[in-house]
Amino acid sequence: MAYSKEQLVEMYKIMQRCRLFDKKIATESKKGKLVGMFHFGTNQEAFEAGLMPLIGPDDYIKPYHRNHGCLSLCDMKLYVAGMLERTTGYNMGIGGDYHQQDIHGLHILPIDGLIAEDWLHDTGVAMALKLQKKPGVVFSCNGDGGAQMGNLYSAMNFASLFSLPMVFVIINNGVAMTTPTEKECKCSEISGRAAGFNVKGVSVWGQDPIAVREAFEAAIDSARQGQPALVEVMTYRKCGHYFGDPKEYETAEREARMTEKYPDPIPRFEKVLQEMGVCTEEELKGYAKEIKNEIAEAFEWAYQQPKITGDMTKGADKVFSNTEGGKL
Ligand SMILES: Cc1ncc(C[n+]2csc(CCOP(=O)(O)OP(=O)(O)O)c2C)c(N)n1
Ligand SMILES: [Mg+2]
Repeated sequence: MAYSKEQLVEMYKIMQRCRLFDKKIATESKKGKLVGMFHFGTNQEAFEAGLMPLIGPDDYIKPYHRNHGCLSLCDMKLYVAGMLERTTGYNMGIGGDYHQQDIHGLHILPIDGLIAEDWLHDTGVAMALKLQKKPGVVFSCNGDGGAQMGNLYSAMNFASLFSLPMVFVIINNGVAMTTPTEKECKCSEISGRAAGFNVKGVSVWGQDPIAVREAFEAAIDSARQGQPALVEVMTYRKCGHYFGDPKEYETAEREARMTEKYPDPIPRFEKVLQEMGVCTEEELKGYAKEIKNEIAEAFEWAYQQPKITGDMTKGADKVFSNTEGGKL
């Protein structure tokens, strides 16, 4: 499908927003202004650029821990405030970075601290939509490591059996924490397993936002017709598992091979946009600058916001709460 300039620029901006947001976290952490464990998505940004623009107001998404792309659905200031544990941010600041969620407003479902538990929770949301005859598709995202867990297979079976509006998403970035994918399983592409559940599975090269988007468009069409789908985005985690991880477990040979197979999606897309005559180099620089400023402003604002105190985190109603601080 041919995309408009507006759509192509939106995809580019999403990639830059993810990359620059992670860079800002790195800078602030080095200054000692941020504490906590942050998982970056360096080199995986075409995934967010391909998927996020397709998520409509009726849909639900459960991001994963390496997923600042969900930012494109959020108010940047509230997101940063939530991340910095400020009471005016999402989840009243209780969620931190990992557990940003907004179930009722933005339909961003909670990420379970235990990897792969949420394949099942998210399938339950799809079941609820079906029972309530509500429109919308549920996107459940996890990594290749999360895809080795049995919950995915229970979830796919259930979604298929009940014809749920469900898209399973695997971000296969070649590693799970310190374990290369080839030591996790014998399949180079995990999507083939979907066929065993009559789920429509596909693997897509994850460095091209257009290819990723097309794969998700087909998956969404299928899910809306009651045929659950699975999209495996093939990419490479260029960064460490967490910010500060020296990645000593990666060999130079593998790093070089994977980088060649999965090159940086941002300069690649910049070249594509220029060759297509969609944007000039100047325009692209302008978008990046605009985003950098937006991020800097959001951090400045968030630093001024009141910090949560210990007593604010107590109480069962605080475990899952929406932006208004209400109960589920
Ligand atoms: C059940 C469980 N086991 C282990 C962990 C620790 N852990 C957090 S992220 C992660 C790696 C997950 O790898 P993958 O799903 O491939 O995602 P990636 O980090 O590569 O994006 C692990 C093992 C956890 N959170 N939950
Ligand atoms: Mg992984």
